[in-house]
Amino acid sequence: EKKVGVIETWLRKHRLLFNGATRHPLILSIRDGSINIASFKSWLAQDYLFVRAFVPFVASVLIKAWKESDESGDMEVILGGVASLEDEISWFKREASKWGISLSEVVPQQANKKYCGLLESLMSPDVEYSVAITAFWAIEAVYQESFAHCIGEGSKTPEELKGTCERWGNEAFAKYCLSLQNIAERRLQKASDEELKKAEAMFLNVLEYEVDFWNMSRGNV
Ligand code: HMH
Repeated sequence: EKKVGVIETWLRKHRLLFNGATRHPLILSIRDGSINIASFKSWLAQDYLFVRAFVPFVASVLIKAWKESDESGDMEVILGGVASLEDEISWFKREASKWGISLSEVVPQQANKKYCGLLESLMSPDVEYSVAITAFWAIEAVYQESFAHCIGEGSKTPEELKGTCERWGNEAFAKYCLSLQNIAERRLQKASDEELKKAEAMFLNVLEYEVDFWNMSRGNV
């Protein structure tokens, strides 16, 4: 018989909060085609800044994985994540130019600054690997679940937004998120009760910040 994992338990316990982050009105409006394009453009511009701050965070998780060096292959998965962020940044630049957004003029909004501040605090060597990898998984999983919903059965996502949804909603990205979940789960299995508490609180933190991030673009409706 298989023991229910730590992350699975959290997902059950915090289902409503998780759904709040992955079925946000902005995502639902992409899926049903009612999205205001100004909201989409505002999200795109803000997310470009977020992803730039996400790179050093992921690099810091890579350093933590290396320090743990237990031959479990964590480093390879995280290194792949770093590498694909280069492509992602290029994609943001192409996409922004398609929509007539000048990325050099984008000013980070409050919720974005707050979220980037959380990433920066997680880069500290004092933050345990289990906590940092939990945050990393949760951040990616929210986007995967959100955008996969926009290309699923019965979606009316506008043609010009499908590329964006595919970027995080595709099968390879789903697998990548599962790899991150497996790494996090293995670490959580070995963690102390205190670490587990911190990691669960961080999971909830990420969900809250993701909702605030989506909410930024709703101000544009
Ligand atoms: C706000 N959360 C936010 N932006 C992203 N690009 C991701 C998660 C996924 O990388």
